Amino acid sequence: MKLFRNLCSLLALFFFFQGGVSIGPLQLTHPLDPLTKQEITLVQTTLLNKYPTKTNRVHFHYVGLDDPDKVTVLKWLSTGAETTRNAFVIAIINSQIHELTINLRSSEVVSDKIHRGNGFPTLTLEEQSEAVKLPLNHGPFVESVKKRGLNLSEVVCSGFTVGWYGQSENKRVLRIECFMKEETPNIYVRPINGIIIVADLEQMKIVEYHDKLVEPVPKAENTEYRASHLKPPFGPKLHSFGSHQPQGPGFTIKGHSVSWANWKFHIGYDVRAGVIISTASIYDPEVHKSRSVLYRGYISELYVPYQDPTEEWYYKTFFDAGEFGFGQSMVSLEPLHDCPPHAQFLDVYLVGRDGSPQQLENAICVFEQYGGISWRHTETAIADEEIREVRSDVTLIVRSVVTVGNYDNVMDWEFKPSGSIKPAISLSGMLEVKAVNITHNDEIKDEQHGVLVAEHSIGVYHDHYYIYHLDFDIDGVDNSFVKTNLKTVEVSDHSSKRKSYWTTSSEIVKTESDAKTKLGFSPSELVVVNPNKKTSTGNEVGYRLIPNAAVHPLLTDDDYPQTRGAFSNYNVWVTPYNKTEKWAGGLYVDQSRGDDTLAVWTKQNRGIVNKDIVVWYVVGIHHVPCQEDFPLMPLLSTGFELRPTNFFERNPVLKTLSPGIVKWPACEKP
Ligand SMILES: *[C@@H]1O[C@H](CO)[C@@H](O)[C@H](O)[C@H]1NC(C)=O
Ligand SMILES: *[C@@H]1O[C@H](CO)[C@@H](O)[C@H](O)[C@H]1NC(C)=O
Ligand SMILES: *[C@@H]1O[C@H](CO)[C@@H](O)[C@H](O)[C@H]1NC(C)=O
Ligand SMILES: [Cu+2]
Repeated sequence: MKLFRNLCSLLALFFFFQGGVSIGPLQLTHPLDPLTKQEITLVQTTLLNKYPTKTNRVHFHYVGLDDPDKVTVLKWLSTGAETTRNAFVIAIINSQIHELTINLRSSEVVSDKIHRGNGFPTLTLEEQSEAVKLPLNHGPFVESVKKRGLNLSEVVCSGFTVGWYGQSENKRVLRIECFMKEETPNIYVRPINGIIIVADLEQMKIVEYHDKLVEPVPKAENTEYRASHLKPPFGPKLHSFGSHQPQGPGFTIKGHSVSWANWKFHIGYDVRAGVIISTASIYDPEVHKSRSVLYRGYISELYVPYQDPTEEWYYKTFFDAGEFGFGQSMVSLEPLHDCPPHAQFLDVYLVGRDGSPQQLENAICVFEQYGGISWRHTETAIADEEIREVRSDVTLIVRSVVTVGNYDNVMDWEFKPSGSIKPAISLSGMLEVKAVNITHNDEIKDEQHGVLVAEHSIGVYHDHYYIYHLDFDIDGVDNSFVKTNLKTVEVSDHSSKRKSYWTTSSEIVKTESDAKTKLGFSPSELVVVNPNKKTSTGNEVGYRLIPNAAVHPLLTDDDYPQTRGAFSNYNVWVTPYNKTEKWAGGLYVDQSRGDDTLAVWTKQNRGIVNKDIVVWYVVGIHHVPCQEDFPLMPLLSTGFELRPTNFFERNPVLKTLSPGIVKWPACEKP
């Protein structure tokens, strides 16, 4: 009996350590590895040698890997031949925007150019936290707070990028809004309304201040979400689950390279993109080798336009990757809750404004989970025989969480032994709430641009458009994009008793213009094929994009935010691979004017047949808030699937056996 008790506690201990464990120093390098702590320091030293801080004001706004050329990465994969190892840096030096390339092997500045076009780089975390403290020492603001009878010590402020609305002025500024933290940590639902504050980020001072209408600050009541501060009764009650892998995890992570089941891929990180999946390939038992699928996949931009055109709100049209840094906004995962007990974690390095590396622990987790049914059949037609075959599935998830202000984005990449990759996005966090002096819908007279989700609280209408950069290399680099339209054929010659049927017509999409696709209007299949590789029956090997419900923007094309976020005009785009075309909203998105977007690049209308091509897919959500989103919304999920289509000769998991049954040590009740 004692033995069993020990076993149980051992097991608990094992979970505890597994939950908190981080992968140690890199054991193996990959040319797409994110910059290491040492490399970031080297970038900092190299740049500050050229521009000593004694005489220069130097702020680092982006530091990341300058992707080595694809040919050299692919050569590395097959032969181990060395690639270049450069860093790309965007720094504001004495108020000028510099783009620098630094050779990490020789510690040399290879190039140093000044950006003179529109738009500004990603904001640093430090300048945001400095700016949001400005109002607290700004006389007129202190007055405004007093006038409202609020306690200044309970005020916190948050920074919001200002967008661009046709003005010719070109200054790095930030709008600031303030909230009450009194009696609740849920600040976003307690805005202090009616105040407009604009801070100049270069001078770090308030340059514009207005106090207009005074609406009451919504109440703190019912806005708390911390379990430790909520009062009983709690519920509904959920029962515990076990999670135990007696054979240990089915995957291995060496450095940033993962191998699991039939998959091999690389997990990268970038302060702007967040997690990057690279060089994903799947083992094909028919040919006894791994075949390439996805060279790189990541979130290129996230566009969130709010739909309240009033003076206080119109500017809220955010680009979370380019303005705030999707990777820079990643947060530590909570072992055992964000990820199951058997997950393994990776840390990442952010880069401070001064260029120093900043470790973010447990930023990415990797774990296996029960994947439901892989395939099944019950054969009922054969008399006297009971045939029932079911295979259960296990899938592998790579997870990170990006928290930009009020919203939490849970970003998953799910891999399946069947060859499918399922990127998924789940939203949680708080609505952005507008304070109004209204407690019931009956009192609403004017358009409120949202839903009254609680007393005095309008959850404002908005959208979320995530655009994925999906650089497919289906069984080789040169691919084509094929649209297969399903169409009705009418039978009018009485050759059939039927009056109609449907069939398909496939079109190899020739150019970027033809590839622009608005989904949801007519049935079609979108497949990336390798026209140079065919199956034994002559089908081109491919992967198809199975989209989620299609979302189309409702803003007019000439509206300023829509010009900047024009990549949301189509659900699918295809471009020829071009190393510089990474950011669908442009390299400089803060106050951009829409002159460097996917919509502009594709005007070149380049050919995309039998070439290295990139698919861009937009996952959109129109968000009409509801009361359940308040005070904090339960996960809202969406996603899509990349699924092999004539890639394998037959069902690739036909011979994959279900995982064995886990026998738990018989635990004694405590
Ligand atoms: C204002 O808030 C501070 C900090 O929470 C608190 O110590 C102080 O008592 C408050 N003052 C008033 C007048 O409520
Ligand atoms: C809010 O509305 C109520 C009733 O309409 C009014 O009495 C009150 O003065 C208003 N409060 C503010 C702060 O405007
Ligand atoms: C790569 O893209 C940029 C931006 O669209 C363009 O200026 C450049 O000509 C492209 N390069 C090639 C080789 O197509
Ligand atoms: Cu939303």
